[in-house]
Amino acid sequence: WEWQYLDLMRRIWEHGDERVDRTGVGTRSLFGETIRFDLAHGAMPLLTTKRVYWKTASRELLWFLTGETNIRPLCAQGVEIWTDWPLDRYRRETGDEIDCAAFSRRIVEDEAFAARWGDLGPVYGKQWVDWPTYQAEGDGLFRRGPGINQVAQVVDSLTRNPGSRRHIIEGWNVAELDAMALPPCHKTYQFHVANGRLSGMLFQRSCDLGLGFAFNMWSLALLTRMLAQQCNLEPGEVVWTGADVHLYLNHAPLVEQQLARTPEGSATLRFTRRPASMFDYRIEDLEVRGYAPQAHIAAPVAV
Ligand code: THF
Repeated sequence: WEWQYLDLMRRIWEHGDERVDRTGVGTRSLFGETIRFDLAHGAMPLLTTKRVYWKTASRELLWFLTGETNIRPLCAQGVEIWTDWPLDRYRRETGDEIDCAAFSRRIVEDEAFAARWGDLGPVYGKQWVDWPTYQAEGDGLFRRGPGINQVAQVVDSLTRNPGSRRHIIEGWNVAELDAMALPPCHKTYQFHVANGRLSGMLFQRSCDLGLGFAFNMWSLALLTRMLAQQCNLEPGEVVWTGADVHLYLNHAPLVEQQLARTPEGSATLRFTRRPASMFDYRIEDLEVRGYAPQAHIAAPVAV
């Protein structure tokens, strides 16, 4: 499967449309791409042509499932993949040139500081497990209703009505986009049951192929595996679709190094227990075997 990724990387680098993007870094981009992976026998889509920090990606997914939108629990676990956005805002609004490590430490140690500066707004976690609702009052005013837990609803629908075409988790809450530090990239997940196997599909509106993709693909597969375990289904396929799929121009060294490598080996995932619900998984429940990747390739993240 990894050749699908490397081929896409090469095609974008050679034929992608070049533009100055929102971040100012510049990208080359292709529109509308698909990558498929079969989850049978515990297999997981982990790139082998560079080390992917699957525990970091898993901690991010588990954090989404708690409904949390503050980076504090991530920073407390040494996960800094979301720190750049709050840090950027803090620097702009205060003029304080604090570095990432010091900012992260302050987020962990100072609860009030974290509350003031660490929140990303109503991003994935909020929309996934507590999508806001509104109830009309008699006088024409609206009151907040109970939030919708889309993840719990999908477990329910997969269990009661596996043949449904509505097993969807949506992050793109149009009314709340302005309040988010970043509108969702991996915005729509849909699940499908056939012959007792659960497949998962992701529609990603915007994909940083050099950096984010490896995380997004892992998380899609992990979420699908967790749902399968909870719903007593076998894992099926994962189908990743990207709309604007791009390479940042400052990822040239990564692209060059990674395209010179050849995929080798494959990884599997086993759960060490069956947690009581989708919201009870811990990092210790994940056991990855057979992962012997080539060296990590560092690349800067565009904010
Ligand atoms: N913005 C951009 N420009 N790229 C992204 O991939 C991205 N995301 C999330 C939101 N905005 C994005 C944030 N997720 C890394 C991984 C995932 C991220 C952000 C950054 C990253 O830097 N990964 C490094 C090492 C990580 C580490 O040291 O732990 C890597 O090499 O994988 C995509 O959803």
